[in-house]
Amino acid sequence: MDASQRPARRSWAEPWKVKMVEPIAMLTRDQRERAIRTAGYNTFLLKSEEVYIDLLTDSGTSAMSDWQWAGMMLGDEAYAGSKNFYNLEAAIRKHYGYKHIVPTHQGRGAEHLLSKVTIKPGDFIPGNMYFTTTRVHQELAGGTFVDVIIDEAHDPEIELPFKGNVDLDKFEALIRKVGAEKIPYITVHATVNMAGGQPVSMANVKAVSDLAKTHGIKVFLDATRAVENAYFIQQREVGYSTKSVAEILLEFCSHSDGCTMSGKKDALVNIGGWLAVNDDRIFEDATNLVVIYEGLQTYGGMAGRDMEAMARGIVESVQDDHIRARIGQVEYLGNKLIEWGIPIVRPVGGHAIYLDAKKFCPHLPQDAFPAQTLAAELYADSGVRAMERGIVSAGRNKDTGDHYYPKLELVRLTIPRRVYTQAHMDVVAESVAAVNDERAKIRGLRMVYEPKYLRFFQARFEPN
Ligand code: PM9
Repeated sequence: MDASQRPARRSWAEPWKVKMVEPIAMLTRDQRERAIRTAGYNTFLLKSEEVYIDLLTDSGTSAMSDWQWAGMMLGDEAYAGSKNFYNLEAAIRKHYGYKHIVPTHQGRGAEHLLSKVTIKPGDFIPGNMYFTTTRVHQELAGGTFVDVIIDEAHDPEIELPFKGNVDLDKFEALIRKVGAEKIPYITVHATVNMAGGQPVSMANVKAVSDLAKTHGIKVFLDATRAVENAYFIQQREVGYSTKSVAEILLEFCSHSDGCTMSGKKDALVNIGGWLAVNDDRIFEDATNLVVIYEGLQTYGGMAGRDMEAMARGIVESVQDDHIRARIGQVEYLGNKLIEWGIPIVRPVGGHAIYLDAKKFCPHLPQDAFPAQTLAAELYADSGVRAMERGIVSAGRNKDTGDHYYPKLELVRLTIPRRVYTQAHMDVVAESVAAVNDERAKIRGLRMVYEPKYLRFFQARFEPN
């Protein structure tokens, strides 16, 4: 083959090599069918040993580096004032730029504190699409979530570079309708998990911040995947192609008053989170509450070694070569499925591929739980574990008790960081294609057990 026949583009590979492996094995088809039946057709209820390739979530499932593991040995497990907390605080201040840090056991701990400290009964909290744990804490504090994401985010097929953007008109209309005094803050998720991992542009977060400021409303980021968001800005937004992901992240956060963070995603650790705020009063109130719900203000439910691993994970997470390979792997899987005509949310987002279950199974009504069914079928086909992100995740309206019927009925194939190879992605793609070939036979499910909160974690189903 001469040079002219080779692809012009040079390949890239992950900026790491494997030092330790964890064996995995595939059960037989019979065993998998039994396992998913026993799990009530809910992939959350499978045992991990029953799973071959685990794409349930990218939360707490990353592989840590040797530098992070070395940091684990430097855990200072003092009850108060652990040196690892100060390392974590320094890493967050340097890379996210906020003044005060309150450590928490994971992201929902931070959401709980923020909601309790800032929301009064009767308040409204706008946000660019709901997230399950975020909304439940807002509701438990007496607030009502209002979706102010752009309309296009609810359509799996529309291709926009920043499909996670806040619709400023919707935000302004809410301010006019309920009054700014009833809106303690707006949540900006970056990227937007429930929309398919779609990013928010720098221009948009700045405009949100400007509008919020004129009304005395605070802006809180959900910074769980803000590094991935920063990468998309570098790739897609005019004026950012020569800036590093670290510089972009810092600028992005500068348009907010603080953030909640699940360190289990971008920050490359198995457990941990934090609330960051610039406001001294919110910090004081949250510091007061953290000792009730999480732990002392210098550990918040984390061991010293976990804080050290997260401090180091943050440093690694903002490296351009890391994030390029991380999102590159997601794109690899997405592009393969697009090539094969499989319906997925477009464009491919940051942390996952989302199968469009309404397109996959147009013969199923939404209350036959098409995405839940598809996730169970995928597991039965190959032992690949995915997660429902549709009507089950959306839950019920807290006032009427009816199911929410979200426009997006999705199965999320979530890619853990630094864990699986390109060959695993090929196996996943082939299994999705095999299930797609047989989709006309899929019959749907009925829910036979429904917990009150965050039902997707524990609900049980039976086949129709
Ligand atoms: N996300 C996920 O798999 C964990 C389980 S599903 C609730 O995507 C955002 C954008 C998240 C998130 C968790 C949390 C909560 C907040 N915001 O799981 O409590 O994606 O650390 O974080 C999951 P924790």
